[in-house]
Amino acid sequence: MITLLDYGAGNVRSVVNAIESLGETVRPVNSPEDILSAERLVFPGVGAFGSMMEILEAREYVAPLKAYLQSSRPFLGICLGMQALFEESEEAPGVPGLGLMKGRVKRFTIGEAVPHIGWNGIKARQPSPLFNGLRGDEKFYFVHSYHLAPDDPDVILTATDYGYEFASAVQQGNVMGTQFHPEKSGAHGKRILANFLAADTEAVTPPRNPQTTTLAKRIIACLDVRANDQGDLVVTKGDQYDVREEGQVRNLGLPVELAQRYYDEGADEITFLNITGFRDFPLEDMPMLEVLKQTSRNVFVPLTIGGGIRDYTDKNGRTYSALEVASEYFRSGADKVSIGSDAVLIAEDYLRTGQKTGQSAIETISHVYGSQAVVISVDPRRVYVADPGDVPHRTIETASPGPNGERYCWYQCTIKGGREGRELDAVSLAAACEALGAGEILLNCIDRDGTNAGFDLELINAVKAAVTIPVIASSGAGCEAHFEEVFTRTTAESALAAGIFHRREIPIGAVKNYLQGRVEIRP
Ligand code: 1PR
Repeated sequence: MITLLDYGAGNVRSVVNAIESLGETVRPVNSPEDILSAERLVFPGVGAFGSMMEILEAREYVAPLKAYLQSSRPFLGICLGMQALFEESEEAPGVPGLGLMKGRVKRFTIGEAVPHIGWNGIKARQPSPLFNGLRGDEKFYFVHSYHLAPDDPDVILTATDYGYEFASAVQQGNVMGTQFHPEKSGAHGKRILANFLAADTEAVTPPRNPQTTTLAKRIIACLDVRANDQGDLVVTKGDQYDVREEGQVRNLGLPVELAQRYYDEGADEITFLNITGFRDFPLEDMPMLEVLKQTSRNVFVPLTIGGGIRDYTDKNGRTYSALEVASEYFRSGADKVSIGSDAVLIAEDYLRTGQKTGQSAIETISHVYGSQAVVISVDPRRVYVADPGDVPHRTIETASPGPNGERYCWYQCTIKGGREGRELDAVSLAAACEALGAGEILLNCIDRDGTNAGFDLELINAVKAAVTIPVIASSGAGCEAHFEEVFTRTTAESALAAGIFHRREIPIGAVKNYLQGRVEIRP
């Protein structure tokens, strides 16, 4: 029996699912006594250090946790659950951690994008039961802006490089913690969990130990989901956002089945976009929540969900906040939420007033769940101009001139799935959303969507130059070489595709085989 400490701030469902898939039963902590009586405790943490410690204090969990940690019974902290073992964090100055290990948690100070999101390697620093069955050169899924700086090097279990070397796992007796998410790291992550669950596993040193580790470029499969005219939830795919063919919504398969296929084929992440979320309210759209619940039972890579994340008042006058909508998605198995239309309206307000209200969907969700959980999905369309002075927007000089030979263009933000253009450019939107607390940009491009003509490199470079958070390049992938192109001619951290995967034109494995040796990937 595994006891799981859930303080309600994120996706513990995936940890439960991963443990249950290994044949174990999970008992959630409901009272301080449950911690004291645990035989094996798993503490997955997501969100922010300050709010985590506040909740642990309010529930009177801090003293029993400290007692448990002193008892030499097995403990596995994941991400923030590991950071909690230390004395304090720069994320919440003055808020004490559990203090079992000396040292603090620091924000990354590097030239690379922060958060550190994606699959990176580990360098073993001591033998551990967690390493049984691993070669040592596997990659695991990280998502964090803060990292450990332990005073005592002897507690470091693994180190990882991102800008510089940081401690990515710790071990002191039976107390272990990983910065990466084993529950989101596919088969190798499940192996680590299985090793923790098994009693009396021998401590081993993995046979391989990389000198350096490198963050992989991620390949993301995207499933645009909506109800078809018969009312069934299907994966669809548009050409420049038009998903109808001969009047019917294109049906490319069932969401749960396709997600499973992409996981099996090696997708590094899966994104679901509820493309009619701008008009349907997701909390009334239970099938979408069900899709997440079912998918997260068997798919152990990160899941992002977008569509309809905004404040909403239903026909009975009940108001739901965007935070409540997002929370429901997280409880159903999502790791990140993606905000589309509402992000444009939020950014417009922010740019007009210069004020952060603290009330927007971006701010409220990132405050509770951390910025890494908030993706902004951008749906821009090219608008050509003869002279940059003609418009008050950020323009670029383009190598593909417009229909009248225009040498400049700007990328107009749209809302409601491309139906309404706004007086805001995608570069300004991305920068504003980063300032408000977003952790990643999903950069679509209506002109390229479904065309197989390759990613819009000019758009990606323009947005990358304006933000420090990771960017997912999206729209237009038509062959393996397009992925190499986007990773070598831009600094995008990941690339997303839909049509070529759905139509089985190019499987994810073929993309990865092609990239092997050319671009760092997770094999
Ligand atoms: O505005 O917060 O409710 O979110 C709605 C979400 O649904 C947004 O993220 C928006 O991008 C998405 N969306 C709305 N309408 C459509 C549509 O296609 N009619 N799909 C749509 C967006 C674009 C990509 C696509 C890539 C790759 N889909 O995600 O998967 O372009 O395609 P490709 O590889 O086939 O070229 P809100």
